[in-house]
Amino acid sequence: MSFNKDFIWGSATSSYQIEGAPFEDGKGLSVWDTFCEVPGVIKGNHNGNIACEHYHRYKEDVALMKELGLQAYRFSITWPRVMPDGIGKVNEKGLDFYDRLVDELLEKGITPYVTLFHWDYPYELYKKGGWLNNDSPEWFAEYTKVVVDRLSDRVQYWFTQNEPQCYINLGHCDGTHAPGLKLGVRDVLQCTHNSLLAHGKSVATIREFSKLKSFVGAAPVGICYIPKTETPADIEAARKATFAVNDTRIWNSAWFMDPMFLGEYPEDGLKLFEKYLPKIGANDMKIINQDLDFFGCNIYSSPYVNSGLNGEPEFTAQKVGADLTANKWELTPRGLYWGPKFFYERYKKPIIITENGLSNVDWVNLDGKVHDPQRIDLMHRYINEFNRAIKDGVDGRGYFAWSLMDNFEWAEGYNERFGLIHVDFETEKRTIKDSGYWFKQVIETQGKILE
Ligand code: GCO
Repeated sequence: MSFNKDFIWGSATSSYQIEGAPFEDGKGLSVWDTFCEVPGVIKGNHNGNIACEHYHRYKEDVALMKELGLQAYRFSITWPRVMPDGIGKVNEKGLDFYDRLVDELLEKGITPYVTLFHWDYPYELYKKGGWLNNDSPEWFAEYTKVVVDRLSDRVQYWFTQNEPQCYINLGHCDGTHAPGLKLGVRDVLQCTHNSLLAHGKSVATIREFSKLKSFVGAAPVGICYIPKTETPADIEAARKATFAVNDTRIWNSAWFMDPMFLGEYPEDGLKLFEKYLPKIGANDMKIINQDLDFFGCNIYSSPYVNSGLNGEPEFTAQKVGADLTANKWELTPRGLYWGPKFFYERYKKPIIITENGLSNVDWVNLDGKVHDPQRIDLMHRYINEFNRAIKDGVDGRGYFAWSLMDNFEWAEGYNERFGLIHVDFETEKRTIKDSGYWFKQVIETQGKILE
């Protein structure tokens, strides 16, 4: 196993999915607080009002991270907890929570990796147009400065946004995530452009005001395609499929990643969206394309392609009886080889796996333990593939398991358990699953037990 001593092992969560306390200590509403009130949009009409009560139980949770031997913890900050209206007034009590959390992590020897935005957008700013408002990049930069001023004397690792493809498309195009909009292509592209500008301004703000040397990345969702066979033709077809922009729902990775990492929108997308493009200011692409230290890959299940007519990607139908996780995502470990490889070769930035894991049918057994061999097997297979990519020259820097603990899985509510730690949502009792103890051994041996 070639994970060197600097390779970082951690686990990840996001604020809305675990914190609870949506109305406490001066916090403002987020679009997820209001979206969950709409009957029928979330399975079981669940919401994040309680979640894992992490806002009150963070000390217990950091102690569990320590027990798991985590070297790092990736978490997000609730923007409206820090700035109830999104801009202007700062809620010191909200900031104090993250202050305490960072201190608790550092005291336990766990490095904080902070995601500034993981979908819980301030409702007050949504009422002003949200990402559609061309002031939204400035709003995000103002929020970034408030957080950096308070935490950057201890926090050095930052992600600006988590999966812009998700919150733009699911929240503004499909309408299945907050704020539940179904905008036309022109408006979705405007939201995307403003979100990318916000990313760039946020990076610049971190670089300018951080009290310590900062390491900044983005965590776009890396939908990568896997070659059905590892022949040159299938590999080229998979690379092509991974970076093609051919979907007016703009799910395609390159439409978000190329501006961030290359400073330009991809040609095929500019053609596809020709009639709908937002006004792109002379300086916009330069603002978006700030220098970044790493590329965060959230990778779970990846589709297969093979080389079809004239080498064009042909989507390979899922095999009958494919190995599926509890939420029916296919087990595709080679995605953690090809995704990092394709993204590293295109963007030439060190790769951190910022999310990987599975939803599994977990419960506390009669022996009081949670036996989850499927999670151990899946993580083992995926980590092996990431290791293979590193051996083949990818500069792999870290792996964050999604998730630290079972939590609110967006439109699925609490029906999907992704955690290394089981949460009883009636009693909030935490139980470390077998996979958590296994992951501890992986960390302690820097992956050696996987050989
Ligand atoms: C995402 C989000 C996480 C999800 C996880 C499981 O990638 O969609 O970052 O918040 O909970 O990926 O779906």
